[in-house]
Amino acid sequence: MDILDAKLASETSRRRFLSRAALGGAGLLAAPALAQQMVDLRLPGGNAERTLTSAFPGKGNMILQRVHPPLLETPMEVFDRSVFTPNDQFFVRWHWADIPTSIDVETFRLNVFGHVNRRLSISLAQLLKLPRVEMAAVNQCSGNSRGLFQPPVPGAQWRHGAMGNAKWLGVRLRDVLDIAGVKAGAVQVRFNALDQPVVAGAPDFEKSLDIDHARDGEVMIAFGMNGQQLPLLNGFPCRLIVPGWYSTYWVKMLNSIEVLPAPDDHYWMAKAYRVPATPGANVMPGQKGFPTVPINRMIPRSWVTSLPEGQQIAFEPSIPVGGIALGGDCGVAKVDVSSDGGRTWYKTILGPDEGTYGLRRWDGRVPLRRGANSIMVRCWNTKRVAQPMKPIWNPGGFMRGNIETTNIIAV
Ligand SMILES: Nc1nc2c(c(=O)[nH]1)N[C@H]1C(S)=C(S)[C@@H](COP(=O)(O)O)O[C@H]1N2
Ligand SMILES: [Mo]
Repeated sequence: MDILDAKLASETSRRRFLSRAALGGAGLLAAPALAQQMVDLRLPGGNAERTLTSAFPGKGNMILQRVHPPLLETPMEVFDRSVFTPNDQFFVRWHWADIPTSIDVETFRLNVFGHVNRRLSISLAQLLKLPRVEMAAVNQCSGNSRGLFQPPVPGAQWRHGAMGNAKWLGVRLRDVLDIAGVKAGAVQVRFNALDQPVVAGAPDFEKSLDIDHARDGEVMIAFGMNGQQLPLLNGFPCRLIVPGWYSTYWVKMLNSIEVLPAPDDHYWMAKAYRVPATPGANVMPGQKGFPTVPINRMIPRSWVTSLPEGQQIAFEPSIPVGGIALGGDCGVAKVDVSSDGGRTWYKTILGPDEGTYGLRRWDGRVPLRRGANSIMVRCWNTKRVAQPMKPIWNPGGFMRGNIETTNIIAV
């Protein structure tokens, strides 16, 4: 039953494995030894050829966006196999390259301090003893699909694979905060981790949530992912899960929880990961001087996964088509699909509901024409928000959510 307790006992071997990977140079610090294959990422603006690599510790085949610090994208076909993204193909994103390559599970402590009655220094053994919760939730980078922004914007040129869905096992952040005893007048909670900037004076990666959000009973400290411990690159030994919110808040290798009596004015809240305070975070390309807010709740999205972009298929009067959908900050209500560029829409059947914040499978059938067919898919969430036709633009390349098109050719 308690896989994680058992796993913890065998941590010594894990530690050795990780340090060997680091020493061997095949992992975090050196260029991946083998570029097995190239993959065409089909981004506008060209230069979309990427290396597929499996040279990172705990990771299978991934699209290599950057080595140092690692940025690894999940190949789209992974999402066609299951709504749960396997740990070894779950995307990876870090801001700074000074990432511990091993964690001592005996001495690791999660510190809770600041505007609390009691400072805590929680060991992993203690954390594992708190009441547990498990929840499916999509971890999606704020800049997922940024590579499709037109005109292009700087930043990691992700296609759609800077996201993943897992069953997260852990404890409620609220329970931990209650043990510390939050003092009256608390405003936000700031989360910091074991990774460090490599450049002196650069801002350490840390993020904050409003106190009521932190205490909503849904935000979790997770140590389990799809029934296993977290891969090191996804935040071993524990990370924050903020269901329905973009993953910039999902702090990995979490070791510091600070309750603040005033809003966090540090770099990563005050300056970075901010979006225009406009409907849909949309501004005119090149527009400047607009008010911004910290990026927050996700919006509905959906993708075709049964057919890759550009696929040639044998003509048939109609074909099955399927994929995945995400409600955003609530569940998926319905998904429609079109094969004529959005003029005619067909209903799809939704797969099992694995949890409000998780991915949902959809399957349908569309007519085909000979030649080019634009397959489009549109999700409505349970708050009745539907994906818009028109892409948004903002300088950060954040919050893409428009209806996506998969072009196929029937011959
Ligand atoms: N400690 C730490 N946590 C972090 C980050 C980071 O740089 N350091 N990046 C955040 C961002 S922007 C993303 S997209 C997610 C990526 O999570 P993953 O690597 O598990 O997919 O981690 C978040 N948590
Ligand atoms: Mo991100």
